Amino acid sequence: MKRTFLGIGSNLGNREENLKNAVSLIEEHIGPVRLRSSVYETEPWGFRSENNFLNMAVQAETILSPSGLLGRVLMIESLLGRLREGKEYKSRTIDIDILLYDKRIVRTKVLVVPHPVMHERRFVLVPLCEIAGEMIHPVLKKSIKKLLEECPDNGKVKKYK
Ligand code: PH2
Ligand code: MG
Ligand code: MG
Repeated sequence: MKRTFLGIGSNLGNREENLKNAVSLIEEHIGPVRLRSSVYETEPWGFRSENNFLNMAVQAETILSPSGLLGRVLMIESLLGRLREGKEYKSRTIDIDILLYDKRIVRTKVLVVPHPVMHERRFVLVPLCEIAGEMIHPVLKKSIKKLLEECPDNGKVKKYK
């Protein structure tokens, strides 16, 4: 069994319902969810939108390989109505990002783990810190707590639920 941390976000449709459905589908298709953070309301990062996000992080156990895990993540996103088109950031019903996979470093054409810019985003670090504050980022060699303290991002992240 491997431990993976996933970041989940939604800023379209019924955002709370979308997160809830994502967690259920993660349990069904990826593995048992052992930890879940609070839900945070966050400002869109990197693009303009009227719609704030809800973001959260979970820890799941899985027997899937990193690429198997990515396959399931993409499947769950499409089950929840995620449409992918173009390269820029867009509003979305659901986004699930693989933040960490055990202590592994993965770099393939389609997948980079740890998530390459997670340390630059408060909307990722604040929820992740709640459930993985002491985890060491295997590339940056710092705890999540430390990365949050050092994060220059000042996007608003506020506890929602
Ligand atoms: N996801 C993005 C881009 N910007 N901003 C917030 N607040 N939350 C997100 O989940 C998010 C974002 C790309 O995946
Ligand atoms: Mg994302
Ligand atoms: Mg994504």
